[in-house]
Amino acid sequence: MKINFIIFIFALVAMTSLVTKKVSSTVPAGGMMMYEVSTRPWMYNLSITYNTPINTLSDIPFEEFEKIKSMGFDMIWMMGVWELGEYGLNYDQTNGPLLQHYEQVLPGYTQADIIGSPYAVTNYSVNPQIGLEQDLIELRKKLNAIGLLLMLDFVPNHTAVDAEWTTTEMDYYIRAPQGTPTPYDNNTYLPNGIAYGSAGWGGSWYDTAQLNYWNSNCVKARIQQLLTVASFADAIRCDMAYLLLNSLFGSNWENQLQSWGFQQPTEEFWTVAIDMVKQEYPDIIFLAEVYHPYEENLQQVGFDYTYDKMLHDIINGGDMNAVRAWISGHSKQFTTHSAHFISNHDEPRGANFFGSWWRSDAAALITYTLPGLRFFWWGDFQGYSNQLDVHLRREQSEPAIDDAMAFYQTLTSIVSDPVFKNGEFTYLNCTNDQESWNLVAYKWTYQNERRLCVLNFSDQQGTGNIILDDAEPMNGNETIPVTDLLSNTTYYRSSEQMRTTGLYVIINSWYGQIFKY
Ligand SMILES: *[C@@H]1O[C@H](CO)[C@@H](O)[C@H](O)[C@H]1NC(C)=O
Ligand SMILES: *[C@@H]1O[C@H](CO)[C@@H](O)[C@H](O)[C@H]1NC(C)=O
Ligand SMILES: *[C@@H]1O[C@H](CO)[C@@H](O)[C@H](O)[C@H]1NC(C)=O
Ligand SMILES: *[C@@H]1O[C@H](CO)[C@@H](O)[C@H](O)[C@H]1NC(C)=O
Ligand SMILES: *[C@@H]1O[C@H](CO)[C@@H](O)[C@H](O)[C@H]1NC(C)=O
Ligand SMILES: *[C@@H]1O[C@H](CO)[C@@H](O)[C@H](O)[C@H]1NC(C)=O
Ligand SMILES: CC(=O)N[C@H]1CO[C@H](CO)[C@@H](O)[C@@H]1O
Ligand SMILES: CC(=O)N[C@H]1CO[C@H](CO)[C@@H](O)[C@@H]1O
Repeated sequence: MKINFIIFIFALVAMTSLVTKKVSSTVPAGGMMMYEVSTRPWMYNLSITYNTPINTLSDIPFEEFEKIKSMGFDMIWMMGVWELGEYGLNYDQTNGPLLQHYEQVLPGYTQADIIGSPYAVTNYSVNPQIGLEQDLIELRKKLNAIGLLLMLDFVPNHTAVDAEWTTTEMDYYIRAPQGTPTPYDNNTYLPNGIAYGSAGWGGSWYDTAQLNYWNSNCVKARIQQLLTVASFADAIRCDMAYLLLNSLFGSNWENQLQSWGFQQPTEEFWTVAIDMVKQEYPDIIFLAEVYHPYEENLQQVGFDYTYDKMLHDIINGGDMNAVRAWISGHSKQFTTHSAHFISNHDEPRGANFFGSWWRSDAAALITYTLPGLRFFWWGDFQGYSNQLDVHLRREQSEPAIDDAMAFYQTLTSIVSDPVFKNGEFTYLNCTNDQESWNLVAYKWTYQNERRLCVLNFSDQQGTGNIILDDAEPMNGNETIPVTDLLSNTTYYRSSEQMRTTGLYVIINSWYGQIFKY
């Protein structure tokens, strides 16, 4: 009886602390801006730009970070700072299909351009090619001092083949079912029977070894590593995070897990791991790389932000009904915790994916005015179309597009206003006639600031009426200025009409208007 009572109190305390933690999430009510750079290629690029060797994180001219901050960014993701091994590098330098791919994306590449995938991590210690632990600690201090948060990687589903554990802790890995005759099938297993990393589709990743998340000792060790990453970072981006969900993990590795007698854990890895990390680092932000339909699952296990790849695909599909449905059909909670991007290191460049830089910019108008994490990628501002391959230190160079750079300068200045970060988002109907089929509209409000976004992702002009019930007379005058911040044009309109029949808008193809009123 007494014991039961104690357990009851204990459970109550545990539940209360869980609830408190969810509420105290540091994610802003509106949105947040994050800029991703691929660290080693960026440092290589800067050495050329500055014509001076940039060998460590401390050598990066600090004005580069100040520029990013001045565009309104809240966070920088320094992708790929952790230690890598010889095995992965050798693989990336010798694998036939990879070499063919390099020749396509970077004709005339040299051996020195192949720097190896940053996702075959051997240990969560700073890659000696970019400095020492102290360089990373100092960098974070300096970033925080100018108001930039630092995001770093955690690669959950595998380690490098030459990580220490593959020899010392073989049971941390998925292994061939007991009794499997040797030699093992080399498409699935290393010579010692440890499985290569795999998502369960698309074949194995031959530079990685697959961890076993149904082994509680492995889970404990991984949480320790996650705590190590947390000690260096304000935010953690978790690679392919959804593959660890018990249901997916169990079906991908069913035979192996059964053969070695592993049972499905009672809790999800992420619930336990994120909870433990947040106890020690309450303000840390977790971002999950995840694909449909697992976004909501990962928000439920504690991720602050989840990739919104669906928005990316739906916009590109060009069906504005689908775009409106995706934006208006989700809870505010879901959208506010989604990470919206035009491109990133895994994706083709925006100009390539969307077909042209202006289509990409029209997509950016929708993508980056929604609530949640506004996730930008190095090189997109320039309107580039050549992708930076994740194994290489440079991409094929091409001229920057001035109009694209001016566009991003304007867009980032618009969405870095507090109204887009702390404000309230409201989806709006755009009505009228057949010609508003191509428009999507919503507004942001914060204190006395209001913004109306009306965006057109199509090759035809769109017109429509949008009712704005909060349009007010200014100094007793019913006629008020309505300024489109994208074109910096001011119109004078009747606030009464805006409240009743609506504001009439004409939006050019592949463009939009963001009104301050
Ligand atoms: C790297 O620098 C060169 C010029 O120094 C530039 O042309 C190139 O586009 C840069 N790459 C990126 C991704 O910014
Ligand atoms: C791995 O990283 C940890 C923490 O950074 C460090 O203490 C440890 O020595 C490293 N282990 C190896 C094998 O390099
Ligand atoms: C597996 O073995 C075959 C035959 O020896 C070889 O051709 C192939 O490259 C090996 N595959 C891997 C992934 O090592
Ligand atoms: C928008 O229109 C739909 C369908 O006509 C309606 O159900 C919905 O309530 C409207 N939403 C707003 C915000 O007016
Ligand atoms: C109201 O504002 C408009 C636009 O600024 C101006 O043209 C008009 O004269 C004003 N009306 C009065 C009564 O002040
Ligand atoms: C917008 O236009 C006004 C004058 O019409 C000008 O004073 C202001 O500097 C312009 N702002 C920008 C960002 O171009
Ligand atoms: C193959 C594998 O290891 N599964 C995933 C783990 O992470 C990589 C990227 O680092 C994903 O691309 C894989 O699909
Ligand atoms: C300002 C802007 O991006 N305008 C674009 C609108 O769409 C046309 C194509 O229909 C582009 O040529 C413009 O650059």
